Amino acid sequence: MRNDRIVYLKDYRQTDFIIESVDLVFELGEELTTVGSQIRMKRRPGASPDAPLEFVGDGLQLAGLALDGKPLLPERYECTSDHLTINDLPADDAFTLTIKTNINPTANTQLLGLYRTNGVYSTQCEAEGFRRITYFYDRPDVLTVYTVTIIADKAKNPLLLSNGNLVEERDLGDGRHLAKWHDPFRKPSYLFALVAGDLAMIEDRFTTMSGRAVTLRIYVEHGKAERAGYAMDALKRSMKWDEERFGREYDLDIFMIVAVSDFNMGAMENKGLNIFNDRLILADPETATDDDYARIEAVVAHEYFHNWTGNRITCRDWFQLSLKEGLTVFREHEFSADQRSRPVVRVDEVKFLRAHQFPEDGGPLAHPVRPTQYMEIDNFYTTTVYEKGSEVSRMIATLLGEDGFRKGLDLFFDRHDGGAVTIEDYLKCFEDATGRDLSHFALWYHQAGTPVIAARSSYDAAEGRLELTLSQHTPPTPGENDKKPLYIPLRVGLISPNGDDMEPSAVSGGERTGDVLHLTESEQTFVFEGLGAKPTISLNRDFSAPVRVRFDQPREDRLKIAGAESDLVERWDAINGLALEVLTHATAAVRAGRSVDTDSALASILIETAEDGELEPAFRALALTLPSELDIGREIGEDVDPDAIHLARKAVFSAIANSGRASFARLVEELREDNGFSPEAGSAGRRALRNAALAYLAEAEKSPLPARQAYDAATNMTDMIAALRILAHQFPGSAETSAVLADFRQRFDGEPLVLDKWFTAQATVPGEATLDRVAELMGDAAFDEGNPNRVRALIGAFASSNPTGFNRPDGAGYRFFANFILATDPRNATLTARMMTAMRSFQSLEAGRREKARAEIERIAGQEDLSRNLRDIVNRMLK
Ligand code: 0A1
Ligand code: ZN
Repeated sequence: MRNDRIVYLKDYRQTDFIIESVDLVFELGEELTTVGSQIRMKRRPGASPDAPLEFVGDGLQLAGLALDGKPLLPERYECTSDHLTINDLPADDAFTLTIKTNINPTANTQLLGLYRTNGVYSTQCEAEGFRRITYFYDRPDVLTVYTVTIIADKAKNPLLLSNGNLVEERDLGDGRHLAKWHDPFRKPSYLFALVAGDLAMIEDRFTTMSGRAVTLRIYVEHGKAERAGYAMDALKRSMKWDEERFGREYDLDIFMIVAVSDFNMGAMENKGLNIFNDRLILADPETATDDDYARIEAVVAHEYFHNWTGNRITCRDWFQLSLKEGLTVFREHEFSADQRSRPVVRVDEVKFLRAHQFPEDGGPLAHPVRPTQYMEIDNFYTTTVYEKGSEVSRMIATLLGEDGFRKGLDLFFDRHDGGAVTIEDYLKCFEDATGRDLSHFALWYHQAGTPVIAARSSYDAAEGRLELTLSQHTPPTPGENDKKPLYIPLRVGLISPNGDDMEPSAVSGGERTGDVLHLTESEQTFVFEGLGAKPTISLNRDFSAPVRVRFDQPREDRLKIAGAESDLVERWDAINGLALEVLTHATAAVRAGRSVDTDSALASILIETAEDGELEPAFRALALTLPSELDIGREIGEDVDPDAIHLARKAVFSAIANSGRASFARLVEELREDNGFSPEAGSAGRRALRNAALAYLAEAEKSPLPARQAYDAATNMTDMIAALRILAHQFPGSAETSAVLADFRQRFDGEPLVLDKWFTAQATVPGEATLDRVAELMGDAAFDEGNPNRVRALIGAFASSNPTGFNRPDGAGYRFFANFILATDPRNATLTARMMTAMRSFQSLEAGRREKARAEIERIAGQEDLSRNLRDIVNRMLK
């Protein structure tokens, strides 16, 4: 049955009934689980006395229904698999409704609701998964107290977990046992969780700032317990940091994390019982890379931070998703910046935003941070809601200052604790706490698209006066043609000829606080007085606003910023901008059949930066790494030819490798790590720099041997996979490459998370031949099409990160991908819809590829029985 219903923000209204508490009893069976739900409720004061009760379900089978203990007569209710409507309920009195449903966790391949894989029962209820367990008000503004009883076979499921505190544990004498959990905090259904199975556990303790002892437990597959130590450490650091930075303390006696191997997303913040994709918990030096460690730290923190931003205060409706997600990402980013190197963390955020959010905002799936309509909410867990939402909170902090931001957030926690609120409620707290009017600023939540800021400047030497004219323009997005000017805080540095920051005697033309210019109109000229010399202008320091900047700056100024700017984010951006310019020119040359003019200034800057011992290695590695083929394609923006980009990048890479050969050899030698592995950011930075240099060295030597030796000498996964990737990508088909790929496969047999790296390294080898290899790898014993991590590592990586392989001119990549999507959609629609977004920028390809891509998307859209998730995505892509 097709259900293309659209949900609109303007249709929001409260429920007619209030739920006081719910008691759930799960009798777990692999193919038949019964769920008993006793709901104490009453009509909301003011609601119509004859309004029926309307609960939702999804694929449910009703097995019993009673009101105050008496079975309900069929004429009192209507029930389908996705709806339960009950009439003639009491007008004023409280009542208890008892609902029984039967569900099959083993058949649940969607991994939403209650599912059982690898012998473990677990749940995923956000956003609308609870309705796959029982009929309920499955919406975030219905908060209630849950008591959960779990009954299951004791031998197979020694572990029975749910939210809150354990209040009872009992053997039932028939091979089954029972556990009862009570969560004292009112919560919406999307935060409900249950886990049952047989898992290993590590335990630790944390004492909160008010002196309460909290038990911390992480559950993982047997044999993997030693790999949970880093996640535990990250959890304790997160708990401490949230107390120190935001005054937020944990509120239950126990905090549990469970790692599961089949999970659609990264992780989930269920109250007191976070459930994680195991790839974001398990780490040791032999199996996890430095990037894995950093992600684990960030996601453990993110889910923990949700306890206040999301759980204690939740969203009124799903349009407000960024209220919890944007804010929590911002908190996570700040945590990472405090734990690691702030500028390096910030550069990674900028790279991520540009690689994922900007294209979303500039393509057919663009939507505001707070959308006003959706067909399928699962498709709105996007980089716009998350990362752009975080940038919006960051801009509030920039406008109000750290103190003002903290005051506003404190008020938010005070005022709304226990509530389900809106983005307007959030903004109002900052206004009330600081007296600042944020009404214009609020447009960031409501208007989609990435603003483009154009800058021009003129300097009057006689007067010592600089005029900086900034104009802003946001390109149209689907359904939104007329864009209004936004309130944009821009950090602007004026750098003197000797490299210091200059402070003007006066600034006019708009508000300026500290180094932040408040750009509020479509065009504004800021005038800086009293400058002793002509400054070099550094725009958008620290990436203070998520905008594109077009500034036709003299090349010498750009080189100066690239070589000496004190704001490292801007410095990296200038280096990156120079590289992009060289690479786009090189691409144009390849397409025109001209030889590539490799720019020696770029090579010098990269090599000097890489060798600059004053700078931290992680930053030097970032500077040394050329923009990816995808980055170059996005920069070009239209009529993109992936093959030309590939050839151009290769030529530029090779030229840099040749001119820096001696430096790269030295770096590879000097940065050898002899004193054991530490996952700490400083060590990780040295590995990153060494591996970046190694890629150039291998290129300069035109030999797979340096990488082969590095692979053999590697004592950790970061170095091992870096060497393997150099071999697979730069020396495809060489004997060394085949040997290393075979060795890795065999060495990590039985380690699916490690083999994901092996799948991805091969799926992203540039060139036409990779498609056949991907198809072949689907037959590898380690590939499991039911496991989202495997699917993303192989098929997802091929579609999203292999521009030449996926965009083969003959369209075979698209055909293969579309076939896979169609075959997998019935099994797991969240997964297929998310993977499909890999094609969202198809319109920017050159005409031949574009039409072949469109034909495949149209073929998908033409199928009758698509999931609602996938239909939503392909329909919007084709509009
Ligand atoms: N709230 C989680 C993200 C999440 C969303 C949906 C899921 O299942 C479909 C799972 C997780 C977070 O922000 O981490
Ligand atoms: Zn989140």
